[in-house]
Formats: sequence, structure tokens, C-alpha cells
Amino acid sequence: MTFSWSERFAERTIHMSSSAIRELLKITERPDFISFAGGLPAPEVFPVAEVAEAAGRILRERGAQALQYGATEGYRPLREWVAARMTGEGLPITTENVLITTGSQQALDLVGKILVDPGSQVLVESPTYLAALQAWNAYGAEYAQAPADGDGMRIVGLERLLRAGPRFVYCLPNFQNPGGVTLTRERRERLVALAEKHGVPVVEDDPYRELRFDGEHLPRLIQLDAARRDEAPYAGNIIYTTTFSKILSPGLRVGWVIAAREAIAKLTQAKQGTDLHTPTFNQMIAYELASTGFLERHAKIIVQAYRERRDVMLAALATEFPASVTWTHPQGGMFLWVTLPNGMDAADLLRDAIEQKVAFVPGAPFHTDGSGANTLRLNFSNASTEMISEGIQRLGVALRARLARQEEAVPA
Ligand code: N5F
Repeated sequence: MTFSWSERFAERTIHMSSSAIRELLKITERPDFISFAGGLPAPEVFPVAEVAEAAGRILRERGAQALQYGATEGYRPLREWVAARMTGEGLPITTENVLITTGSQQALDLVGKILVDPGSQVLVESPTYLAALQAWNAYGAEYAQAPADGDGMRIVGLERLLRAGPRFVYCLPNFQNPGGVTLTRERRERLVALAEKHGVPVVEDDPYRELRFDGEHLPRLIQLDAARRDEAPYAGNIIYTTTFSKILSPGLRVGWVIAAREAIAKLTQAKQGTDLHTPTFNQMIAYELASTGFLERHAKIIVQAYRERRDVMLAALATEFPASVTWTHPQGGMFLWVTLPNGMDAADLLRDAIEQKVAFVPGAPFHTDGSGANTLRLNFSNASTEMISEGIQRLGVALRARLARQEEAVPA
């Protein structure tokens, strides 16, 4: 009998596909490549010596604990650190409101596992983080899109979308991936009020919050919701997730979720089946560096480096890109979002760009309705300022060549 794996896979695998970012990473790992594709931190800012020192101390002082299985909820001192810090910022929570996850990507997957049935509708921003879609596709999610502009998710029309009964709203309020835009305070307040009115959970994905280059921090959605409810510990409808990936190291894979205790308990059950718990040793390292105040000081160094890289990219775009192309001006984070002239396909441009040894992520996979072919995402955190100038110049050459070919094909 002939055996075929494809006939053996479960139905849900039909909706599974490879992340466009992960696939590009394979190409851009080559040393002569300039990559604006993955959301990779700058390798120069990893605190290697401090991690080595913390790891040594942990192994010397609590080695057996570090190498042992741990609780699914996470390393207790780390959960206590999160709870104390958030309570200090006006979000009254206890350790029972905190689940440590294997990166915030796992938090997104676990959210899908507990909230999405096949055919469930999820309300996302347009565009949105493609790997969240990848996670929820596996659970059979379907999507409604809330349009976004330079101030983030638009509130006009949101109530109609909420009335359709989505399982949850997915929102990235700070330096959105991929748009680079930030949700205004007024919109945050209105989103929180509307979600509460319609009894719809909001998943607030916030990995880039600490990477603010200009202006003041805005309140988290979960803080605004807690202020409206005035109850302790927090028991509302927002599920907040963030990560150590962007201010410490993505390789450690440590993130966390803050939510009502009931939601945390269900997420914890979901996590047990996935990986039992996040690596104990990695959580202990993250705790050491966070609780001593080192990470707060370190974040300032990262912010300075990324601000400079953003500015260099914006300046290069202004000189190298044709006038028919537009882009966002993010106040922080790692990405900006480019809109090409109508009719130009970013996937075609990527093929030309790869020949020039430069890469970005085409915009279509960040949309749920097949739109966005003429958009793309540029990461500015990973490459050095020299590489950014060089890479944008190469992209400009590829872009102008394609524009010229297009104009030849369709004479004005
Ligand atoms: O906490 P972690 O490292 O799991 O980060 C996941 C994550 C969750 N939510 C948002 C909005 C994110 O942007 C990320 C990380 N995204 C990066 C990106 O390029 O969009 C990293 C992906 C890198 C990769 O696939 O290797």
C-alpha cells in the first residue's frame, strides 16, 4: 500500500502555512545580505557579558533549581516582579494574573487555543502581525478587518464590527507591527469602552512599548480598562502580552501574559499541553537582569541606537525613493511601512531586491483579505547605519528600474 503523509494530516493543517518572515530569514542569513526583513534586534546591543555573569551566578547559587522542571505558571519571583511593577503603574494585579510564556508568540498561540473555534471570527487591524494570523489560522479562525490610519485602529465603524460578535479584538497599540503607527490616547479610551460595552475580549500585544524614541508613554489598554472598573485584582476583558525579546534577547524566549485570573487559569491549562513550562534557567536569567534595574538602563542604550537607525532610514528613503512612494514615521519600535504606487507588487520588487542582496517583507501576508500587494515592511533595528544607507540605496535602484518598466508597459 502506498503511504502518503499529506493524506494523514489533520484537517486543521489545511490552514497552516510558513511565515513569510521565517522563510526570508533563511535567505538573509547569508553574510553579504542586507536584511530589512525580520524584526531582529541589533546584535551589538545584546548584553552578552551581563547574561554570562547572571547565568554563572544562578548556576553557582541555585543550579539544581535552574536545571529542574518548574511550574507552568512560571518562575515565581519573575511573576512577582511583573505583578509589583504593574501594580506600581496603576494596574492592580497579583501573581495569579501573570503567566510566563515561551515568547509572546506562544501567548498568541495559547489565546487561539482557548478562544478560537473553527469558523470563529477574530477582529484584527489592517494590516496586522502576520505570525498572529499564522497562529490562529491553525485553530480555524476567520477574520474581520478594522482599518487603521496614522493614528492606529480607526474607531469609526468599530461598533458595527463589534456587533458582529468577534471572539476577540487583536490590537497592537504601540509602534504597530507592521505599520509602525501608535494608537492615540483618545482612541485607546474609546476602544476599551466599546469592547467593554459589547463584552468582547481585547488581546493587547505590546512587545515594542519600551522602544519609544520620541514623546511620552501612553497608557496600556489594560491600564485604562482597570481604571474604569476600579476593582482589585484586575478581572476585566483585556489580555495583555509582552516580551523580553526586544529589550533583552529573543533567543531566551521569555514573555508574559497579564489577564483576569480566570483567563490565566485556562491559558495555563493550554500551556501545559504545549510545553509544560518556559525554560526555568532562561526565566531566572531574565529575572536577574530585570529585578536589579539593569534592563531599564539597558533599554535606554537600545532606544538611542534604534532612534539613530530610524533617522538614517528616514533620511535615506527621502533621498533614494521616488516621490510616488510613501512611508510611515514611527515614534518607536522596529518597523516602518511603505506604500508603493498602485499596481506595483511588492513580491515582484522583492525578487529584484534579492538580486541586489537586500530584503524586506512584502505587505500582502499582513492582510487577511488578499489586499496590500503594493505595501511592504522595512525593519530598521537589525542593520548598522552604514548598511541601512547602502540597503535603501540598493532598494531605490530596484524600485526605480521597476517603475520605469511599468511606465514603459503602460504609456501615460
Ligand atoms: O516575544 P516573541 O519573541 O515571541 O515575539 C513575538 C512577537 C509577538 N508580537 C509581535 C507584534 C511581534 O512583532 C513579535 C515578534 N515579531 C518579529 C517580526 O519580525 O515580526 C520577530 C519574528 C522573527 C522571526 O520570525 O524569526
